[in-house]
Amino acid sequence: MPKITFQETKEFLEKIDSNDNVLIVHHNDGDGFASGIILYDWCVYKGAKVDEVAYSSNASNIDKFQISEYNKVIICDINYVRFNLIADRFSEKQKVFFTDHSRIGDLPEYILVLDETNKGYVPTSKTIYELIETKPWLALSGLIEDSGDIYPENKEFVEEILNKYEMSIEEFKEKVARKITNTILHFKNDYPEAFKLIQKINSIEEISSLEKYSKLIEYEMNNQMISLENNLEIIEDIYFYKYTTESPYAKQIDTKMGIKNENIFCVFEYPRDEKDIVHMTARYQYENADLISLFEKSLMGLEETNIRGYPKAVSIHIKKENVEKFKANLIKNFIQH
Ligand SMILES: [Mn+2]
Repeated sequence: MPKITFQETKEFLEKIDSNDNVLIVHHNDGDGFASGIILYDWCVYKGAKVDEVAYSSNASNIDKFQISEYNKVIICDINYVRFNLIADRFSEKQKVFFTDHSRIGDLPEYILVLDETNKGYVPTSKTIYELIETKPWLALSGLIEDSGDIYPENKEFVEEILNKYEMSIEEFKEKVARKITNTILHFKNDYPEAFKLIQKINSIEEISSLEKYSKLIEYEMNNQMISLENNLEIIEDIYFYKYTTESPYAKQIDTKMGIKNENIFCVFEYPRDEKDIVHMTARYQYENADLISLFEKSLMGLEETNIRGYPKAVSIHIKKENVEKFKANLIKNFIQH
């Protein structure tokens, strides 16, 4: 897989023209939609024919497309492991471009890869914005969806865009980013509709057209937060929350609860799956929080676990029979730290 530079990516995009039929495959979250829309606008501007599809791990959306009809394919904000699950649908007869902000491992030989991970934690929508420079409000919303605003490498970018709109980060999250995320969540069974609605927005003022979808999601999330509060157990200053049912908004709810419980260590337990694997996440807004080492220490000696995340937000998978032992370790290690 040839790695290409930022400048070569610019040239690749510049060469798109009216002879091209482009398919954009983007992640199904806020960062992916933002990246996909900015690229889509670019292809339209260059006179190309363009289609888009949201993808996470279910290939059924992709399989609705006659992929060989596209001479160019752009894949953005999709983890390379997930992309490899669908890679056989593409071929070296096409020009296939790939970029993502998590570590990029092996991909098929013919794919052109832009890997900017050496710049730090840079969500894809920021990279795409720097290539194309349109819809800054959308790029910032995408970056916020992936919590890019808490990393110093994005500080300048965040401030520049906030200054443009004369908004604080809180105000921007409330009035812009959240509405975009909620609209995507609302149309989780009809992503093309979400894409169309967000794509046609051309200014920050027009975001209010998403309010009606956003409100419905806010309402549902609030109800789920109330039911979480009813399943709260506090042990040694740690808040343990338990989801009783699967929630499509769990990621957003965890973040909201983390913000609401400022400086409280919050741990969330999700319903177990059919293999009795339990998914747990945690949020801790405390400025010196180091959840990765706290969790690593607490998982020591427990088999078949994996941990992903950042200092203030982690996610783990653990076998059901290890949950109680893990929680005891966590409490002990948290008190000591
Ligand atoms: Mn992303």
